[in-house]
Amino acid sequence: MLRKLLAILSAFLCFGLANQGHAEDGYDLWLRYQPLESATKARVAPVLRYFVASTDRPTIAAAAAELKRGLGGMLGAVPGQHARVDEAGGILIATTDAMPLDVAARDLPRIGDEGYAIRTLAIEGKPTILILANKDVGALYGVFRLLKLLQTGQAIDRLDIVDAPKLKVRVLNHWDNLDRHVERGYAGQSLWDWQKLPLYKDPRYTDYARANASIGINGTVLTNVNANADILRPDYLQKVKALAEVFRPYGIRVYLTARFSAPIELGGLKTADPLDPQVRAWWKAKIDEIYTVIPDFGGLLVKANSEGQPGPADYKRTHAEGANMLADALAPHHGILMWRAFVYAAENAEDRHKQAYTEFQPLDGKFRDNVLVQVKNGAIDFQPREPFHPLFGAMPRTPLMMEFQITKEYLGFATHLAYLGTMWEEALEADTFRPGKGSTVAKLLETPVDPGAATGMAGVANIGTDRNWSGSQFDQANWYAFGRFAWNPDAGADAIARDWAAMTWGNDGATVDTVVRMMMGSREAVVNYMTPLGLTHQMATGHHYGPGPWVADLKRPEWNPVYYARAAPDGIGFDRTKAGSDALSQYAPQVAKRWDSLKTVPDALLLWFHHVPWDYRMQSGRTLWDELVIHYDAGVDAVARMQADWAGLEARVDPERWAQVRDFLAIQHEEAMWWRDASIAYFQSISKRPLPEGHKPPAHDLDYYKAITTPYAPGQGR
Ligand code: GCW
Repeated sequence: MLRKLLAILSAFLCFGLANQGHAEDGYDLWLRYQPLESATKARVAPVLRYFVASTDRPTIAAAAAELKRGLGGMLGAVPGQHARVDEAGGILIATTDAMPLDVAARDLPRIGDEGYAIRTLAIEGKPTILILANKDVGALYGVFRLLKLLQTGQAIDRLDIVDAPKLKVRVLNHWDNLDRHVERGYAGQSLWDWQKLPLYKDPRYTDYARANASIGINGTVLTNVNANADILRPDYLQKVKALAEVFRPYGIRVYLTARFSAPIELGGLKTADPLDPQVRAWWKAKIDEIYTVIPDFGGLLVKANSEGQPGPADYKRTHAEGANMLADALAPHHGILMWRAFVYAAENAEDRHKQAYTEFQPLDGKFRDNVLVQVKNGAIDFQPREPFHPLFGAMPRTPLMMEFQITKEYLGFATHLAYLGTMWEEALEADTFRPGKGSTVAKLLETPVDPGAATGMAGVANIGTDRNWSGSQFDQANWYAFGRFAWNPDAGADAIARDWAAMTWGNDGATVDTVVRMMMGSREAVVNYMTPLGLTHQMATGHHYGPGPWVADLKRPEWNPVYYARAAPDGIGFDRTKAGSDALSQYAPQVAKRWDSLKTVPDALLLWFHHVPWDYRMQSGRTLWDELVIHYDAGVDAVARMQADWAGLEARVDPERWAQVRDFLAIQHEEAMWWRDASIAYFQSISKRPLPEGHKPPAHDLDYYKAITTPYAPGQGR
């Protein structure tokens, strides 16, 4: 049976040359496919010389092309493609529809639509690697997995891997404007060259899709959540269609952001009230139109009634009424609606931490089945450290998806080395205690609220036109890690860093260990030199570049850093206990209790939840003031250690990328000092305490830091 099926497949053979040596600039991301060392090559090459693909459908063709590219690079010769695996053994890429059931039966139910199995077996006595999937995209993911095994130097002689994504919707959110400005983008312009689309499809779109598919990302929201209705115009939809065509073979669907007032702006209606029949009809027609152009369109993402965006509240309607109108129009096409919970209202005096919960929690169960409420990991805004968002676990009848920010708006833009894997892991591992112990955020995300309900994770992309895609070599790791966590929220920050380091920098133990060490400590370093001990949102106004803890003159209280730190002669920190804003009451009692007590709240969240005197005795026995200063310095010292670590890798890493990282670390060190000095100068002007012994005073006085302006810092909102 197997023989017969394989025999009908058409054959062709081709040989080529390995990747030519070239200076590396980061364009290849983690898909560098460098030559394997000769002993490994000798061991694996015989099995990898040939492969068979069970169909030539576009996704399988993409998988075959990637296999040729990857093995070509690693082995120095492009593998031949055979019609029959039994001719020579090799790799067999197959979907279950092309396989006899007895081969497939074991794995079928476990791998679903997007998973795969990879097994070594002997066919006609010849060693074979079988990559098996129910659907073509699973086979593509399987090929990337096999390539990763080789890139990371793992044995391939006894493979028995079964893997499938734990979340269904794994999407990037591009905050890209139609003029190619990227809000909070630090990697050049938007990749989407709307002016040249649809006729010119930049080959880079394909590389973008390859990179995403390699980590299992299956959707991309092309446009900014601060939305422009023009993307819904017919001419723009043709451009979107062109992108969708490039991405389709890679299993990636396109999504768009919907501006809630589009019926007025594009449709000429007088209102965008979601209960108005004309408005509903306009959206229905628009969404039908989108699906005639792009039949596998993923759906829409909406930011409503937040930071000036229009929304249902403009008509005294709820978020659920707004979302459901769009969801109803999407449902016949199996489209989904992602509705963001990032809201805080101008006229609301409630602690900003509490506002999203206050507004959304009562709407639990009121959203249509095809709505996902998209919740940021923390309640404020992608800060270097936040406790998990209290909405997780609090809306058991509503699918919630996670929103992480991959681009480093608040963690030093592109020049600070900060691996976000550890930050996301912290959020995912947090126990919400809802409904009971062990209800981690990861588990809640992975468990559909009803059988068949959607699950998902979104990442605000850090991708642009820079040659290295992400603005820095190390920021590629955050794109990579996002994909891996979206596939499996339990993947582990350390394991992900290891894979990325081996693929990106070189697979020798010393390089990997050093790179991983740098990465794993990097986010805590940023927390320490920017916002230690639970401080938050101390960044300068608008662009958020550099420190601005003294800023107090912005029109809305929660835009001012002083709102968050509340530094005063009596102490520092935001009281969120009952005596204060009582935000703690939004968490499960077990969580609230731990964070409420000064005895049990971790130091890392102390000033997030408590206002404490400068001389408050910390668990270390030191005063809060001393501990604060020590943390700022620890952050700066950690950057110096990264510099030393990196210096040690000079001989092991290609010169162009090595030098860029070295120089970026120098920028980071300078800016870490800036953060440390400016923050200490400001807080000392209030605490009036001397610096602990051995800690040097800021290089300049407070006025010097206050006078620094950076009006052209990149990525600002417009
Ligand atoms: O973090 C803030 C950013 C805004 C952004 C907003 C949001 C797209 O400063 O630029 O707007 O969050 O998430 O909507």
